[in-house]
Amino acid sequence: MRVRKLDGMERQVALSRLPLWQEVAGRDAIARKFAFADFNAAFGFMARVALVAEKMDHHPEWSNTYRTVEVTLTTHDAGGLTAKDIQLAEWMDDIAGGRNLRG
Ligand code: H2B
Repeated sequence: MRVRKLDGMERQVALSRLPLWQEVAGRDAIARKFAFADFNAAFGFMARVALVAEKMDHHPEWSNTYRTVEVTLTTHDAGGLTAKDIQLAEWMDDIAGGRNLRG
């Protein structure tokens, strides 16, 4: 099933629930940087997220440097932000835990 891009109001409501995510300049995407105690915790986070992403068939653009993970979410098939990106962002926030506040 093809997902459609969020309209203006849906997008506004969704982003208000994701205060730690930022809109990416110049593209219809959101981004967040996560910072962990060490590489082991960062990679553990990525492993857990990978299982969710695969199950959702929705995959992040991301990179890892030592104990940080930088993530960009967008739906390539739709050419922009969709409910799937919001859902994956919420999963990532949950998996990272409440102590990971700013990255
Ligand atoms: N991930 C993301 N972020 N956007 C997509 O459009 C997308 C994806 N499409 N993962 C999926 C895979 C699609 O290519 C497969 C064929 O379902």
